Amino acid sequence: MSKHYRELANCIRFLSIDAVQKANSGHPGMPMGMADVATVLFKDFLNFNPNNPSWINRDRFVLSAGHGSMLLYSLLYLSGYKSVSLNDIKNFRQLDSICAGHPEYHPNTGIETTTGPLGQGISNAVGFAISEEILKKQLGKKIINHKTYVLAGDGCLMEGISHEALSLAGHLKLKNLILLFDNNSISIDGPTSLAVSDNHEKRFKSYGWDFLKINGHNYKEIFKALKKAQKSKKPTAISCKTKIGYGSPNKSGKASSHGSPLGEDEIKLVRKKLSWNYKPFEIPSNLLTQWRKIGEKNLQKAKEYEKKYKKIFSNFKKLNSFKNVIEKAKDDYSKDPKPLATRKSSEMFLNIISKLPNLIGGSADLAGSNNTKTKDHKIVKPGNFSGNYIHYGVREHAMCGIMNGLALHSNLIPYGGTFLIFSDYCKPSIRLAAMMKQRVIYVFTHDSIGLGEDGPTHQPIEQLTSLRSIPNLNVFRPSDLIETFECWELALENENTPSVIALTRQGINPVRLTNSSKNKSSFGAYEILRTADNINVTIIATGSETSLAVEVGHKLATDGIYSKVISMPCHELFDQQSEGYKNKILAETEIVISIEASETSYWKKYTGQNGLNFGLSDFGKSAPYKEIYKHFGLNTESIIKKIKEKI
Ligand SMILES: Cc1ncc(C[n+]2csc(CCOP(=O)(O)OP(=O)(O)O)c2C)c(N)n1
Ligand SMILES: [Mg+2]
Repeated sequence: MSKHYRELANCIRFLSIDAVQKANSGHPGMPMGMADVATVLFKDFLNFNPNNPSWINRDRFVLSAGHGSMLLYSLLYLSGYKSVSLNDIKNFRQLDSICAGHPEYHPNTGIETTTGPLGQGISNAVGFAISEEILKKQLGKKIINHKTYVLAGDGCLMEGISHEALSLAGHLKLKNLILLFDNNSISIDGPTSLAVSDNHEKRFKSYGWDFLKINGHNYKEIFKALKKAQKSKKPTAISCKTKIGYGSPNKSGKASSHGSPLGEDEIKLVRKKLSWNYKPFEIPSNLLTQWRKIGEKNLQKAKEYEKKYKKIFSNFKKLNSFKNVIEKAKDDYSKDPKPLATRKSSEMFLNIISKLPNLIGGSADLAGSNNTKTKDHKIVKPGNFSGNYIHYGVREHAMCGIMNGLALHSNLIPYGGTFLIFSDYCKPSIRLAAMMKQRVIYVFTHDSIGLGEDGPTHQPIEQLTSLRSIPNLNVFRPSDLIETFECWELALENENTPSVIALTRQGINPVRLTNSSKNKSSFGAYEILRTADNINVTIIATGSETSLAVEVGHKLATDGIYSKVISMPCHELFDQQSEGYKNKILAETEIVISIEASETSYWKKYTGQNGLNFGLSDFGKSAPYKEIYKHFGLNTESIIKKIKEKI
């Protein structure tokens, strides 16, 4: 048995060694070390179908230790995925090769998620496992019933996000989640003993996981452990003691095999040691045939499945079916508009759509503050996944990584809440959602100094600027109920773009006093007030500052200074409008002014050097919010005074 497996595993080893050598960059150590475990997994356990990588009931394989990307590419090529050819492997790390430095998610390729930032893959895998449980409950276990495997190294487990994600996975009893720990005790700087002395077994067990220890080069042990994990009632970690760079006479077991080519001379020695008498990139046909057979093992099962269950999602209600209720709520509000916090408006929207079956809500222990949980929500509980709301606990980073997994798995739409200030704890996962073009919705409340007394530690200043600088992320900051509803609709409709919805804690005055069936927020910015046909000032504002801008506009008019006020709930959507539209908004007056209770640098592109930017360039203050606004000159009198000085 062993020889056979060893030869299959050596195919992975040599493709990885050769690709890294040819690219003159990359990480050979991990694929060499984990080739044996991966071979048993793919051969004997993983249910997958290279002919249809999107088979919904496939087992998911997540390479959290993304630097070992050649392991994944080798597996995909060997088992027959069309997405990765031998030529792609020869072009490892070259422009436009699917075999990028770190795995980059592409739909329908076998690359299930983008990894590389260590620990992220673990949280994605937890998201996959939660999706599996939720959909199994919704659709039945004949349709969904699969495992999620995640391969994580020492580095992934050192990262804080691993603690958050593993802890929640244990709590929820995600029994179909299996973590393969590449326990080689080496990372970049050398032995892990330089920096860590965790007792992994105690750590996992305290989370509520099963923990198995094996020699990661012993096929029987690997097989037995994977077999055992299939039946566990808890998530299972399999600690695979491996040698990084296995097979390299001079570099195995050493950090030197982690992240650089082994070198021609050493590669010759590895070939000799592992009796691999083939040229670079050559896979002998008998071994390729065997690998391809592994790729075909689920063919029949997957085919039958496709036939029977093709339309499994067709009866999921679409957002359209909620449109009338959404319009009615906006109409009702516009008949009698009252000051309201936008977080409250968001809750009202969620009240309407909480029954959308693929919408999965949650918050990082701030449900009552983020207004993310409605009366109709049912909680996802340990071992019971009939709910549609996840209490993520105080785990912002994992929440966002898990939401990426929920979005990637199939058709769930995750949204999760925290305070805007703590978007910094979410940032690495938000960035990946944007890169992977996933519809993940972040409900970030308490979006400015307007939160008041909690003070500068809780008052976001630079967060909007930083979020706006992420490509393919829509940052919405609605000004009242109607805009909040519109922004939510846009967030749900944008299938390939994640959205931040920044919402106020404090009540704010409405600015849209009549409802329109046209979604004005979809333009990113639009005129909300004009005090004369001929104007000399353009004032742009977002969120809680739009009603302030309207007040400024009216007061200026009484002094003979005429203006228009632009509500700009989304910079990114505005930037996508035609030049004509953008000029209509921005180029009418010489003086363009922005008002937003936030750091102002992102506004300069609209206001130019000649404009005025009302905002903050320092941390906030702890006080009742109206006093803070006054303190920072964000009130009608101060703003008017400065505008007059300018004109
Ligand atoms: C968040 C993050 N920090 C740092 C890195 C850089 N980095 C890549 S691999 C690595 C060491 C990983 O060690 P381990 O997981 O043990 O991998 P092995 O050396 O065993 O392959 C580091 C620090 C990264 N990719 N992501
Ligand atoms: Mg390691």
